[in-house]
Amino acid sequence: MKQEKMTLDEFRLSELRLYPNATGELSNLLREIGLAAKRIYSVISRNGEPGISDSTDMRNTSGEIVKPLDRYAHQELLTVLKHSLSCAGIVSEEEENILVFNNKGNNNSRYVVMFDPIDGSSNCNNCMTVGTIFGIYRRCTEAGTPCSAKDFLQTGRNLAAAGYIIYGVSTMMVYATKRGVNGFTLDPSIGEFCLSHPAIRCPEAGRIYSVNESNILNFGSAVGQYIKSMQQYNLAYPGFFTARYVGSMVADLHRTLLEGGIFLYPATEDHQDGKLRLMYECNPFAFIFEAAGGMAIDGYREILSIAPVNIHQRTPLFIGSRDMVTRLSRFIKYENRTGSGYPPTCST
Ligand code: P6P
Repeated sequence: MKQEKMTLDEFRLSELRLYPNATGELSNLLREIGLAAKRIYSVISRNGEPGISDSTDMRNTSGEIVKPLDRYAHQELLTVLKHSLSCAGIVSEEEENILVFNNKGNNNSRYVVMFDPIDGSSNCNNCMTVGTIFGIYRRCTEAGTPCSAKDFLQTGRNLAAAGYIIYGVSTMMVYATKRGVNGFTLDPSIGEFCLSHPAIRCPEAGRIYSVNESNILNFGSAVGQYIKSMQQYNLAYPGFFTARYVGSMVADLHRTLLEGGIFLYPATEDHQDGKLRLMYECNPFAFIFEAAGGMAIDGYREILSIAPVNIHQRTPLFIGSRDMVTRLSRFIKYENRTGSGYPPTCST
């Protein structure tokens, strides 16, 4: 009889057996996030229905126009996490402030969750891939009391788990714990996420760079020189490097995680601190990539070491194959030392 693929729940149970003292709260949270993702998937997959992606007159903390889909996804995640009794509170891109689930059951929870309910929702209108991004922290305040900002303003290195759901040609949930990164593809015929990508590793070297090149004159010389060095290498070795940019972070980073490469979102004139959010976009992906052997920096520091001061703060992001990110950081260090951005012996 064909071995059925392991479902997310079965996988979590197999992991739980390795930790006899585990309470199962983290597994519960992942199951609930998976449930919300299935409901979000069912709406997105009917995206052609009138009204789902129309813009509202509201704007979120990123100043982006809020779509009903953003609010729907936010509400779905909020509801399942509150009812899970394994989450003391949340931070969402769609809410200015922390949402504390201040009741006896949730106050006894050991975790808090941060998420971007739908990243890149503007792409929905063109049937492009979008995603949900989440990070799960253990509380650092005492269980039994309401959670507070202190529970959320932790460095990414403290994450207990982080992941994303990609709504694309297929819908996948990828999450990481310190034990590694695993991917689960939704099988709509049984309504379950099934293990399809066990023990994901990010290729150490890559040949794809992913950046919005319209801003390249804005990036500062080190990043510009780094990109130019790959274009020059292509003159000698045509097609060695290539560029791919979807404009949807989850799509670009999912490809980078599986195929290797580097994704760059530097600071620009109109986003002097970078555009992407540290707490619920960059930290979760940095956690995932490091768990898969990749690397993530803001140009000077590891993303996971940044001490956050604001739940919605932004950061520049350079993330992907360890070799490519390391090479970029050599360009940046050289520029800082010499004022120009092209290190002498910088073989690709
Ligand atoms: P730009 C989508 O709006 C998003 O937040 C990310 O998903 C994506 O990587 C980035 O912005 C794209 O930004 O400036 O290139 O359009």
